[in-house]
Amino acid sequence: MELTTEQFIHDFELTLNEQQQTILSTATPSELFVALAHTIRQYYTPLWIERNKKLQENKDKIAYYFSVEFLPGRMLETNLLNLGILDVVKEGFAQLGIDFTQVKQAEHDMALGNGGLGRLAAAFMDSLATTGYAGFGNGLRYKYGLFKQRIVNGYQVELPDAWFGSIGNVWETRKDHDIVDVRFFGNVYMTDAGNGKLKPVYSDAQVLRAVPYDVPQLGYGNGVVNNLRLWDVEIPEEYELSYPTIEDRRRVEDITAVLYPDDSSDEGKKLRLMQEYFMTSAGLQTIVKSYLKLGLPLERIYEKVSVHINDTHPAVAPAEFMRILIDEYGLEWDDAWNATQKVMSYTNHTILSEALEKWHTGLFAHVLPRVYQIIVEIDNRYAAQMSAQGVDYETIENTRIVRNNQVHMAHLAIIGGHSVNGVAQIHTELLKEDTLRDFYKVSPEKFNNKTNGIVQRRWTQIAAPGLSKTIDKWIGQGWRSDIHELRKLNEYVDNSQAQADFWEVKQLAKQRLADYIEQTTGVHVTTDAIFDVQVKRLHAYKRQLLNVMHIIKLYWDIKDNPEGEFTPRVFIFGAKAAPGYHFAKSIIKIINELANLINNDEQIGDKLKVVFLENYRVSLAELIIPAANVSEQISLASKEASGTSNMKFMMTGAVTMATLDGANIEIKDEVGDDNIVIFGMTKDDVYNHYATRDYYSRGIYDNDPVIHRVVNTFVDGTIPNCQREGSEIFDALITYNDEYFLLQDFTSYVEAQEHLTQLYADRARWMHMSMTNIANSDKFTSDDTIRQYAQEIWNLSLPSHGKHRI
Ligand code: CJB
Repeated sequence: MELTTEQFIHDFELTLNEQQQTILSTATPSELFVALAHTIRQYYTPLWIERNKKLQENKDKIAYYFSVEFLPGRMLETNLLNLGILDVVKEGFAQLGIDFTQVKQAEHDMALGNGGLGRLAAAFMDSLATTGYAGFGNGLRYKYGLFKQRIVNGYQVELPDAWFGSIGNVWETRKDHDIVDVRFFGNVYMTDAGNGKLKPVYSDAQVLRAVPYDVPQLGYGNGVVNNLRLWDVEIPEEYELSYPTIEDRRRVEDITAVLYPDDSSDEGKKLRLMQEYFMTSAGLQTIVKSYLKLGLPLERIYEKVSVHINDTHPAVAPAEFMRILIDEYGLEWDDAWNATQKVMSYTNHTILSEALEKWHTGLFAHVLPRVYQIIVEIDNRYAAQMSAQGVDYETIENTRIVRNNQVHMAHLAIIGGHSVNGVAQIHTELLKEDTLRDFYKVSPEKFNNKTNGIVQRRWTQIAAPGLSKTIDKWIGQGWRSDIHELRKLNEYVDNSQAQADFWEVKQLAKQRLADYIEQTTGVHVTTDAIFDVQVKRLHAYKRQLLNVMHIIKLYWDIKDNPEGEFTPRVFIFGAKAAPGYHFAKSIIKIINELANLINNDEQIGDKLKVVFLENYRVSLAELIIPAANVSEQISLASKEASGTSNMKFMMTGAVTMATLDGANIEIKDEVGDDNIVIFGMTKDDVYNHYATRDYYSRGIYDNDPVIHRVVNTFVDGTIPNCQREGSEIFDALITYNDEYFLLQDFTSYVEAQEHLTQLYADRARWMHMSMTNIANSDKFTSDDTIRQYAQEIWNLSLPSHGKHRI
């Protein structure tokens, strides 16, 4: 939008005075932030209203992205950038003598997600608006987001993340006109509807009110505003008498109280099921209502509506959609089923079986009796149809929805939809070959790959403004709106002046991070060192422990030869562990104690530092990622579906230390073998070991003196204060045969690290690598990923109104 600095200053001061009833000289950063947010709201609100009006008038098809997680982080800067007024606002604040950074930091991260899956959902919201597609989000308005992590005596402590704080969510708007009711529990039986059909009668059901709060999603430079709808729960007035005590009310409020902090295991909790159904039912009910306003036949709803199931959490959607179409609007089963399958599509985000949700049939039928009946009917018809098609008994049994007293949510999502996708090539191959192979056998046409992406604007223009200016200097500003122009940088990867510029800007980012490290941990680190970073959820398969083993090896190398040549390294970790994930928490403790040991050893000095930054979150990632020289992507091959931080590091000039897993493989394809460092087993090696059962970690431990010494370090008292954690790690590696093959990959990892150190020592070579990574990162823009979803899965066309960047 066109906005002058004068106009902005005028609007801002007026809002501050009138809405915040305060003046510049006394306003706190938080008050200034709220006033700024409200000023921006005035700018985009007309665009938002216009967008909705046009979509309705033109009857454009809309895709709805259903996800229990959305992890946008802070929204202020993104909103300003996307509206095209970031520079104007910064200039206006400079004139007013306000520190923009302080104001931006007053915004609490919107952390309604655990990690990659939630961040991807938020990225897709940005990219849908930016590409112009009508794609809306549907999720839950948790009062508490992902827990706040504190490190106390080296241990993780979880605190509630009261992200609403005193100012609430400044971006949201409550939408009373779309309130709907959602039913749980009770009994249901079928009775004659009088028209030759049956209708369900409910008794003793609990009826709860779903209240939508809409959060605008602004497109970059195109005036498009899409919607992220988050549902909150309330007790309907007419049922208030049923909840006489505060405790009673609280039990209801729990449904939208807290995000489950477990990102890859089946929380066997009734509340979790209620959360999932609550947002799915509320979302689908309003979608059907708004479709009907178009005056089109319900059985053809798929022409105007797509519903995407993000992981299994909203996978009840096909059954709930059937319930709405049949019970509430009287559609025949076959018409409803045809519509449902065409509307629904599903993304799988992991092959870890514990993340493929399953519910005990008893629990499911108790919480959602009518939906359960429908699921059983879907399942029976599916089995009959497969059998009629000659599919063998075993395949049918393996793919059924209800089996062994469990409702398999992934199966419902696959059977009830037309598309199943994985999130990187290798992951999709694994789904076809292994995890979902029986489904691939019966419905190969449903399977497709959509490699993940990232919002390049956040990771360059917002998180790395210095880098962005350097890119501008060399290739102009075109890349800011067309990321593919980044490729022009390939021409300069060996230009010594360009190399010097990119080196310099990385050093500045490292200094920013070094300052933060010193402030928050008291540890002084030098930017002369290689900044080696692993930030992601703490999980055994991601192998933070392999990184730790390498650090221990370096520690002993220096202790053995204190005067030897050594390229200094700072190892930086950021990771939250699920509160119930004991082993992951032990690894956090070990990292912190090892850090204490190393950072306080004068003989080690600046050669080696280890830093664990607490409370890793999107806003901290924005500080850390642009400062990295090395991106650690070292999961056991086959286990990381895609990864997305790998893409962010690449785009900001880190060199990836990687196994051939997830999207690392596609990064390698983009940059070439010389600009990435690969080590370790391949997925086929891993599967061979599974097949032959020939892996024996104790054998490696007994025969390799380096590994022997490193592993012993966990239990010989070298690292103080972690006897228990040390023996747990020893047991996992040796007694329980090292499930994630750390010992097997260790030597190759160490060699790769040594190779990397040599590469770093040759600055021209290193900068060639670093810049080649930036120059070829355009493949991983989520704008392109979402275009593929829109065109290949949802069958969307671009709405005819507005100017779209395509
Ligand atoms: N993922 O964040 C989660 N949570 C889960 O429960 C399952 C998977 C991650 O999703 C990302 C987005 O697709 C992937 O990049 C990542 O590999 C996967 O672990």
